[in-house]
Amino acid sequence: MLLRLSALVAGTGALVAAPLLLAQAPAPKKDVAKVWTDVCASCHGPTMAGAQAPSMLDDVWVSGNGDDASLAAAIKNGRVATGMPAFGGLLSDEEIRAMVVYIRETAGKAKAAGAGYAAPAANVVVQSQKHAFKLETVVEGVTAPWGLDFLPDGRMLITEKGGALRLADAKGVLAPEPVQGVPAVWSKGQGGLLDVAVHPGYAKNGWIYLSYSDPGENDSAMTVVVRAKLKGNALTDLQTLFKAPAATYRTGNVHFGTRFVFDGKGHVYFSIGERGQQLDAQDVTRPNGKVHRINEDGSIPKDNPFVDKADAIKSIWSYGHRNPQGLAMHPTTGALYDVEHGPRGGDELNLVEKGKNYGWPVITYGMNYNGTPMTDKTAAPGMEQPLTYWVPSIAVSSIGFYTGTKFPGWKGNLILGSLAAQELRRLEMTDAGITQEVLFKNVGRLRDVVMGPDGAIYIAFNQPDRIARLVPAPASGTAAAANQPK
Ligand code: HEC
Ligand SMILES: [Ca+2]
Repeated sequence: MLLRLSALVAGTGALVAAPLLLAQAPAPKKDVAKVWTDVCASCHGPTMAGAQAPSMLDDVWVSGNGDDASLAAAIKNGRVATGMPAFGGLLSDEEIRAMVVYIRETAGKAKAAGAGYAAPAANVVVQSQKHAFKLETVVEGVTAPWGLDFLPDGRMLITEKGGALRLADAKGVLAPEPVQGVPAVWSKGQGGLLDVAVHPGYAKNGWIYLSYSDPGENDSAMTVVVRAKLKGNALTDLQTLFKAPAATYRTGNVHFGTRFVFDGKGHVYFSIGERGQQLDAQDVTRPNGKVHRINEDGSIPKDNPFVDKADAIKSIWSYGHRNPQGLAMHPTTGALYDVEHGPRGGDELNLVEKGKNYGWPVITYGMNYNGTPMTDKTAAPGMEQPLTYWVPSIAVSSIGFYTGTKFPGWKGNLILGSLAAQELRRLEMTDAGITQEVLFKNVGRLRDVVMGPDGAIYIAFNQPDRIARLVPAPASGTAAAANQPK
């Protein structure tokens, strides 16, 4: 819940700081939930379930094909002949856009509440579309685990947000003492010790990569990347690979990102959230709201997109990101994907490409946390569209491509974890589009999702805190879950 509350503060604060948005709409923006109650509920019902006017929850639409533009047009121009008044005089285009988001959000929540997704207790067999599986607890005794990776001998490295790096043996038994030599982290709100990644060539070079919120002056902080080697129970040979200039650090305790991806060609990618400073995401002289790319030793690749731009942060690979906490590279095409938290509504999956602008905060499919509009713009020239987006937000946290052999039907699928919605989803991406299956729901917040060396899917859960893994189970007639594609 910390995420929601602090993001509310950041969202409204940054709106006031954005003169562009203010200039467009000098009148105070309306809370569309209140407009619904005051104006729309009398005909469509207080819960949107319909009264003398139709329901918004049943996926049956009379205007156009029921897409966002058709709904917006119905609200703006009305359908006067059939009893829907025109609201273009009462509501601005931005407010109408927020109303459409609010309708989608309410319908999405109603659908989720009514659906019978599996909430598997430990070791209960779930029959999903393609495989039966069960969820086994592997490591207990961790506190707010954030990142997870494997050493070649099967041991697990686990970051705890509070600042400790923990080691567990291949059976999941946690070493009582945290690993020594981890840098001091700024552990507040969403900040702390973040991701851990074992270099794919660890057996030869011994490098372990860590990211964390680094304390700056006057209670500011920014995401930093280091690498080190593990000797016994301590980190040695610590090297700082990415540290932005002190003047770019930001106060506030939201949106640090981050995940690591190695491309196997000598580069490492990582993401940093916009730190609650929305417009920074569009500014390449700032490190926040970006995906970065460095050489594995921290030097800047010569073919990075902004190396020749004066004042730019040279490690920037792409910009206009809000808070990307999931990053993954396709195992055969090498394409890079991120998932990022939207505001209220508008979580995104993006194909991340060199030098491109992913639009935040100029375009978004979400609205402000208080129900007021961010903007009516969901697209703009020179800005990339997400591959898909989620309204309501599910709070997308981590992604990985399934490459193991334990679940052959899932090979090449994108596995996605979420915090607020507490879901594990499986996405099939084809030329025809993206289909999604909710594999399970409601057994804790999924912070990190990692493909284990044994072909199982490992998940770092918060609340309750633990590491668990998804393993195949013989299909059984019992406890079949009504999992539905979305
Ligand atoms: C006086 C009653 C009334 C009020 C007030 C009203 N609506 Fe409607 N609305 C209707 C009726 C009736 C329809 C169905 C029109 C049709 O069948 O062509 C409708 C249709 C719609 C549609 C199109 C639905 C579809 O199936 O395509 C949307 C969207 C909508 N209303 C939103 C709103 C919003 C938002 C408000 C408040 C700002 C609102 N309505 C207020 C009566 C009302
Ligand atoms: Ca975007």
